[in-house]
Amino acid sequence: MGFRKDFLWGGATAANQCEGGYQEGGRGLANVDLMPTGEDRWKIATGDMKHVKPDEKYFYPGHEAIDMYHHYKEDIALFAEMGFKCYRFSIAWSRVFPLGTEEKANEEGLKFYDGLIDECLKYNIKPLVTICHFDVPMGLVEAFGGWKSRKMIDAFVKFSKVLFERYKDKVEYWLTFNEINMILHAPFMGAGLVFNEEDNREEMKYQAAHYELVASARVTKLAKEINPNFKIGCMLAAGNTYANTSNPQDVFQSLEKDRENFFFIDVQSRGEYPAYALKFFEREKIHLDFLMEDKKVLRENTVDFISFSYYSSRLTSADPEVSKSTEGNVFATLRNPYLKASEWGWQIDPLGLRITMNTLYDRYQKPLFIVENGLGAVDIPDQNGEICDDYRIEYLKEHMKAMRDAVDIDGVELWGYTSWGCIDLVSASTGEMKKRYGFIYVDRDNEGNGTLKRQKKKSFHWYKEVIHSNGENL
Ligand code: BGP
Repeated sequence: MGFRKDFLWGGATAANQCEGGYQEGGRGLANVDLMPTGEDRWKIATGDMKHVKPDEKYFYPGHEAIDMYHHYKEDIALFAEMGFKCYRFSIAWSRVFPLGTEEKANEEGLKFYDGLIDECLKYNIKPLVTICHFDVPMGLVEAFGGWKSRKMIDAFVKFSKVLFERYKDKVEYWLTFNEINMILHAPFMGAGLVFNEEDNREEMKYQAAHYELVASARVTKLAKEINPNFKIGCMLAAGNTYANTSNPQDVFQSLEKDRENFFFIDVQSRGEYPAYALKFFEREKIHLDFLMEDKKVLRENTVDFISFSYYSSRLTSADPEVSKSTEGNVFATLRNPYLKASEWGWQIDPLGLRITMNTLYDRYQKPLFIVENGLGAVDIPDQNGEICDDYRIEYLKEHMKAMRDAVDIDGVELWGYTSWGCIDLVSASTGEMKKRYGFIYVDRDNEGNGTLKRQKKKSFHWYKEVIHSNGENL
């Protein structure tokens, strides 16, 4: 009973949120470098406002982040001390292809990842690589308009090929796109899309999604040709949507809301567009550039496992009056009276994780991997300079219990769990340092002040024991 013996406990980060060194080693600019903190961030992330090249008007904490670019050895040693079996990180596309359009990869960028991967292997930590975590080199945004263009598929295949060939004996687990459904909610952040007034936004978003889906299938094929033992996963920003009441109208709406997200995994896991999506395109007059060969590549190259992030569940109502109180900038939701929320309004629902796991496992019957989960909070050192983050321990403990129930009681097959932001890093939705997730505190603030010193929080010692007992001692 309990978690499998080889359960992959660990943590997760993304290049643009922790590395810093955004202009070092020949790295090119990416969409994710152009979203400042403050009010403009989300307008730029959604493609409603034109991004600008970095200048004095804005301060971007992400440009220096926690400088993992220079601290990775120290950071991985701390992960090893916690007993990590696995570390999920992403490879910055514009470190490897600074503009995205070059023929030859940037050796200096790759050297950084050689070092990072070797450091993991030194401690027997398995790397779980996200090939694309929201970033698109600006050279590709300028040349093609980001994922609006079919040309992006070849650019992504070229990038992935370099990684697969170079790390074929070192990395076994790969994710193609982080939170692929984010393209619908934050199209510039997720896919480099910028809209003009006359654009048919829905059509453009689904077209970009289609190109990403085809790209994902093409690299899945390539991966298996390079090393048949590679395990390739998709990655969904998950979280079930509840109906506000037992009114069938509300229940039906919750089904439809969930389908907006499941659509992506339906294609990546089952190999074809679901009927409800085709009907939706027909109704909304969405016409996609969809070739016969796309159909074939999607059908023949489905993923090996389903990975997802889970932070909270969502709540929806079909009643327009009730819906007026919907909130949230990433996933719209009503307040659920049965749940508490984080400081950022993300509702805390451990049982929702078990529900989500069951839904995904029933739907796809493939192994699951939880690759993001955690509590974003403001951590304040106490009078002794310690960070006693009992609130984080509480959040994680309850979610892990729910995850254990899904495994033990419901029989869900789960390969691993990588907690989000295992070391403090820059938040994706706010662009700030203030919202922290880590077991390791980093002395850095929103204005870029601080020594960058790493410090173990109370949760560090707690997680070490969780891993040591393989989830028995929660
Ligand atoms: C997911 C992203 C991550 C991460 C996380 C937490 O959507 O994949 O990049 O940041 O959410 O979100 P935030 O940083 O906004 O708190």
